[in-house]
Amino acid sequence: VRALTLVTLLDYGAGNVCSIRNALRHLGFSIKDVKTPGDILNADRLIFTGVGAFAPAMDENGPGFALLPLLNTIIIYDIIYSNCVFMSVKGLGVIPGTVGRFDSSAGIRVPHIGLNALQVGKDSEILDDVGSRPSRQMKTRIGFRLPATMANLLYIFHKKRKCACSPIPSREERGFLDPQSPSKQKPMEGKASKLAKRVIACLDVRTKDKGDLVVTKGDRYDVREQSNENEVRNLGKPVDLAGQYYKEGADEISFLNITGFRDFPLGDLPMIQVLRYTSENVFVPLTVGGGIRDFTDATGRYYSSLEVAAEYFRSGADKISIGSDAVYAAEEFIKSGVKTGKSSLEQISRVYGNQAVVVSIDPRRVYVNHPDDVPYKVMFSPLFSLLCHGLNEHGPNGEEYAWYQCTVSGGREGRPIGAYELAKAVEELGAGEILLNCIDCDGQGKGFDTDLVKLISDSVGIPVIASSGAGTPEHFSEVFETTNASDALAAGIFHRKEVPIQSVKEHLVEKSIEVRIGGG
Ligand code: 1PR
Repeated sequence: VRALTLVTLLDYGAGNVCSIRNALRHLGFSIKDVKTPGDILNADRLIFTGVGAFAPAMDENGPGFALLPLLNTIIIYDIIYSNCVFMSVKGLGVIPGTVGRFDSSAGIRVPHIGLNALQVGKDSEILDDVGSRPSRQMKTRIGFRLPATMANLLYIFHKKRKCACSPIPSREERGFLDPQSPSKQKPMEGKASKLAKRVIACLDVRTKDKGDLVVTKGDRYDVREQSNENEVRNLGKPVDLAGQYYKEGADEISFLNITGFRDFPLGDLPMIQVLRYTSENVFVPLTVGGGIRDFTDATGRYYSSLEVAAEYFRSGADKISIGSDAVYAAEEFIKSGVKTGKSSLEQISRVYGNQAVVVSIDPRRVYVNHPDDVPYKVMFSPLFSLLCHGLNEHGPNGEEYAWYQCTVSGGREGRPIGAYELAKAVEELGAGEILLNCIDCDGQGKGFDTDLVKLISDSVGIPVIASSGAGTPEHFSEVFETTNASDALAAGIFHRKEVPIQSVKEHLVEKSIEVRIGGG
């Protein structure tokens, strides 16, 4: 018989409440939503989510403002489950001290959302409930240093069994939720670790010609079969495949609505449904992209990009990914030198935190005769690695130089900006991560474009996801060993069942590259 089956949940309008709700249901708990302060006072266990950007959430017009007095009630009665809501700006002002961001000199790329083995000191009891080492992996948001007072407070709360320390509950936090939980193993001490490299499964989703939503896969972004019917390639159902990849050990699932640039996502409700159903059973970070921009529909109703993003977050996304609109924003920023604060990228990262905003880049290699031919970062072709994965060392007319041109609308239109320039600009505008595709390598199975990945991952401090071209487990170790990529993403090899995610992870472990082991 469970000692505790009811958990009280405070939804103050920010943070990923959908994830919490789904995880609690998955663990078999009932949820009582806070409606009055009394609900808080009477709670045995109260949960409220962390939020990456505290200031906008608590702004007078923000979602949490009206609930501020409730949050103070929580502090007074010290029934607390959260470790993010205090971070940044003034916060609730209850705990003295400042919270600082790790800088890149700390040797890690932040923000980082992912499952990592946690380090605990010999005498630390903070993770006592968490159990054995393989399960001591939590979905954590790393990027902030806690002030000592805050860390102490968490510890004191924990000693009183009032606090657990992960922003997103998973089965590891059962100890907090259910004190009778049998999981009372003392955690083992691990060796010092860096942030784990992550393996991401990507699902390019679009409507088939006959109307249903399918996972498709391009060959250099061409998703149509080379048959008479020229149909969109159909590699499976998005919710099923996402669930399967979660079980097989994917560290993150990315959904890209590849026709989002022309179909407005809030009109394309199946994508929202996909996200909702997926997030019920998948507990690694979910990213969704495609069509995130301001939009006016056929009836003249205007939707801001923030509304689109909000709908995705409400439906279970941990991060949103912006493609075309980030290119326009970066072009504008480079031209004017001014951050207007109005682009989708700036607005969403300001409100939800930059850990929630990925910029997806779709570059294509363009050859030139001379480095001065274009005002972009140009690379000398013969220096492209010998493992250049089937790309010609020289251009079709013997050109010895090349640059990586950014595209919009799923590769259909080349823009006057290079991947290098774009990456630096979007980092300044608030991107928390870069999803670096490569049109030339997409679907070729000959390996990532390590020259491109190195160029970009060396030029920014935020995490870079290497994407496009994976064909074997060796391609993953190669990109991690030769570049500063934090993550590697693949699609085709997983969809066609050519290489299981587990084989990729096993290979990385053999190569002493730290990854999370185990699946959902
Ligand atoms: O511009 O904000 O609407 O976003 C559109 C999003 O859709 C962008 O992230 C863009 O990358 C993506 N997209 C648009 N068209 C395509 C296409 O394939 N025709 N897919 C597309 C991008 C690339 C990766 C792919 C990797 C790995 N697909 O997602 O999964 O290349 O593939 P592989 O391992 O099989 O080589 P917006």
